[in-house]
Amino acid sequence: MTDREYSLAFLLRNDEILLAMKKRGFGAGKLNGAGGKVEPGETIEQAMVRECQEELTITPTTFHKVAYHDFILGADTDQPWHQRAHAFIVTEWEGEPAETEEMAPGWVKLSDIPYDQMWDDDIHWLPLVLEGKLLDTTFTFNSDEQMMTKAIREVEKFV
Ligand code: 8DG
Repeated sequence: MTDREYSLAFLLRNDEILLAMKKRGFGAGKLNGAGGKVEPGETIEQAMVRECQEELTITPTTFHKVAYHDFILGADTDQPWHQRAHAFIVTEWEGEPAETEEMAPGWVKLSDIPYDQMWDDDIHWLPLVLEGKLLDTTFTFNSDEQMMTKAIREVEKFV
């Protein structure tokens, strides 16, 4: 099973969250935060900042890590793979979020998050994170990107 590390960032302002339609690649058609693969030599935080620059044209300046996700994809096949995603909440940034080749962002009320347009797991962890919890999770998915199992643990802090 191959392992890959990813960043994932959600911008928050007042009572709104920035969700972006992924226009291409893995998860295309879903609403999500910005993020992608951590490149060799980068820290997770550097990757998160770079992905926000590339996908949203903004530079995060204040952020904190809120979740560590272990996604096991293709769990119903003989070649499942891991994607480990480090999720951040970004509260201050430079620039204005704008559409790019990869993402079409828009502000959504926190009370109105369209979980039916997002990854299946998000409804299980994003509300907890928005309440201020820090999480360590494991989700398995089948090859149709449907969630099969979930495990969510609250942690005191990330080391
Ligand atoms: P590339 O097109 O350059 O090859 O890819 P990339 O931009 O480096 O990476 P990507 O494939 O777009 O990264 C996938 C993103 O999706 C990454 O931010 C992690 C995130 N992601 C998953 N699974 C899930 C999930 O179940 N829920 C949420 N909210 N995000 C997820 O990989």
